[in-house]
Amino acid sequence: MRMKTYRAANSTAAFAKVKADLGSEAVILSNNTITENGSKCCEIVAAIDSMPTIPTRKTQTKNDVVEDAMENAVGWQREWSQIKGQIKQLMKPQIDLDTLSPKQKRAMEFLEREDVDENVLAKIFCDLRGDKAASIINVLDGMINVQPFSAKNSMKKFHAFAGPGGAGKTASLVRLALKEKKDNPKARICLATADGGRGKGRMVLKHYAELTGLAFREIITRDDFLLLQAEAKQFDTILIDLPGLPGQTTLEEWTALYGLAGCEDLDIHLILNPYYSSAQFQRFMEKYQSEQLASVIWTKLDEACTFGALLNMAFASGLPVSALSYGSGLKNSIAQATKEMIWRLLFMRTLPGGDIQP
Ligand SMILES: Nc1nc2c(ncn2[C@@H]2O[C@H](COP(=O)(O)OP(=O)(O)O)[C@@H](O)[C@H]2O)c(=O)[nH]1
Ligand SMILES: [Mg+2]
Repeated sequence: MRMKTYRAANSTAAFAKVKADLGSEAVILSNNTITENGSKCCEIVAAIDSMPTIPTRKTQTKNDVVEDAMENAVGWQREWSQIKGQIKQLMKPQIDLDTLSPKQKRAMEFLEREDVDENVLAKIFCDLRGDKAASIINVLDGMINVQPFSAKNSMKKFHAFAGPGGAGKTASLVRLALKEKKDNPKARICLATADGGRGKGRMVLKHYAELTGLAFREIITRDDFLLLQAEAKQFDTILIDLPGLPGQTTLEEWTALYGLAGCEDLDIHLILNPYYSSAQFQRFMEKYQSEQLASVIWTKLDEACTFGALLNMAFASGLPVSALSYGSGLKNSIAQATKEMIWRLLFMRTLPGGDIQP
């Protein structure tokens, strides 16, 4: 067994070093907060049975690289996309839009233009088939749920905001905290950041916490989260800003590393933009999969031109939508989600604030 020690500004960065160096087989032996040059940082001791074997590449020329990629690297992906293609070919003749009423057919064609996935369209088709009077809205109604974000009405005290870097985690956390404070001035809200490493998000959160008199805490390692749990009684709601997870790190690994995984009083909300590609959505579904995931918060709606992704994600994940963010400013830019807002986005490209997208 080989053991190695890794130090970094926080556990996220230290864990990324472990993964890059030892691979995903590595076992974490210890994960502690230490003080180095007067500031707190994280030290992880990790071990691996044997050295990972990094294949030696003989490829040299550009052509070799392309050949190699076609031949080996994405074998399973190629196989999967072939299977998907075959399923689609089998399904296609079954999806005969002319068997629907003209109104239903128009609605299906509309949804296709709005980037609703083929498998979602197939499900809608199956539900409509045989009932020309069936309304598409009734069918869609059963495919997407909303759970308006409200810390006050939530069963959970801790709410963590996860998602890709730049998706709008910090911005939506701050906006929801300010909204909560406005609606309920007596609420004891704590803003916590686990996104210390890269600077800006932490400063933004600290700034707004100071400005509005909210408590602020920093989570550098799991010890800090333990501390926060110990003092949780003094808060009604604790909103935690998570970092964009580096490379191979999954949300489940990250929450285990910081001790969030064991916290039953925690909901995680996934922050996404509607204009990611379907390959990215697929990857995010794998990376951010967690039993603690409670909702999706859609941001940057004002920068999107189609909204089929809301339906695709609801269908693929089963997660309700909790909030919709539609502007870069702090005011009037986030709304607790309602079904009506979603239908207006999808069918009229109208943002929750009333603006219409081109
Ligand atoms: N146009 C627009 N910009 C947004 C929205 N939400 C966040 N942003 C901006 O997107 C950028 C990244 O947001 P941030 O919250 O820092 O992302 P994070 O990395 O996920 O924390 C910032 O400049 C935000 O002001 C939104 O709904 N619309
Ligand atoms: Mg951030």
